[in-house]
Amino acid sequence: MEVKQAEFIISAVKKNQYPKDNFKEIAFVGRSNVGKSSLINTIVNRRKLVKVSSTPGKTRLINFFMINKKFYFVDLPGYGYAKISKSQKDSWRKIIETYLTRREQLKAIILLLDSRHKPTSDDVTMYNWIKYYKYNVIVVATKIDKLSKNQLNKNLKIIRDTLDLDSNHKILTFSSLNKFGKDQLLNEIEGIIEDN
Ligand SMILES: Nc1nc2c(ncn2[C@@H]2O[C@H](COP(=O)(O)OP(=O)(O)OP(=O)(O)O)[C@@H](O)[C@H]2O)c(=O)[nH]1
Ligand SMILES: [Mg+2]
Repeated sequence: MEVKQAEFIISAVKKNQYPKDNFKEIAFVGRSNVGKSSLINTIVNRRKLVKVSSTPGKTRLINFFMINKKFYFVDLPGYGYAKISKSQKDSWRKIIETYLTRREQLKAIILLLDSRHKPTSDDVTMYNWIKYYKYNVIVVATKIDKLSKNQLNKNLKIIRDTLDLDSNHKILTFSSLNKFGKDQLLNEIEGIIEDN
């Protein structure tokens, strides 16, 4: 699949602000700073469709992007950013949970994990939550340009063990810096859109 068109549609917090047409949705989740917005920009061939910043916790809303006039990419606020108040954290959790709970048109969740680090307890909670709701999940290890091949393989094993992934469950690898993994991820997304 190639992304020929990508357009920002709306930022939402509450359910009644989500798009009301019934296009399929693919959501991106992961902890703050893992590279969600950069990944989306990379796979849609746009440098600035989604705001990227060196300040973690930038994305505070649910952002909907229409892709090829056919389906939505949904960029969710990152979790696990330490330097925010408890009430802020609670409000973010609510925003994410409201969206992820029984969202009929949501066909897959792309869970991003930083390839350099062992998944956090928030990552594990998120993965288990996705499985509990029986969503399709694509696990993507980000920022692989920062690791040697050797280190990457070691870390992929740690990720696999920490999430307790099935042995047949792939972990895709990705770099927004050099676009590694872009085609494979788009193919996975296309397969899910077509099958669901
Ligand atoms: N080296 C490298 N840096 C990356 C990569 N992807 C993202 N970054 C950097 O990591 C930082 C965070 O990237 P974002 O894409 O904003 O992360 P995010 O997950 O959207 O963060 P929040 O919106 O806060 O949840 C930025 O400084 C990016 O330039 C990558 O593949 N390689
Ligand atoms: Mg972001």
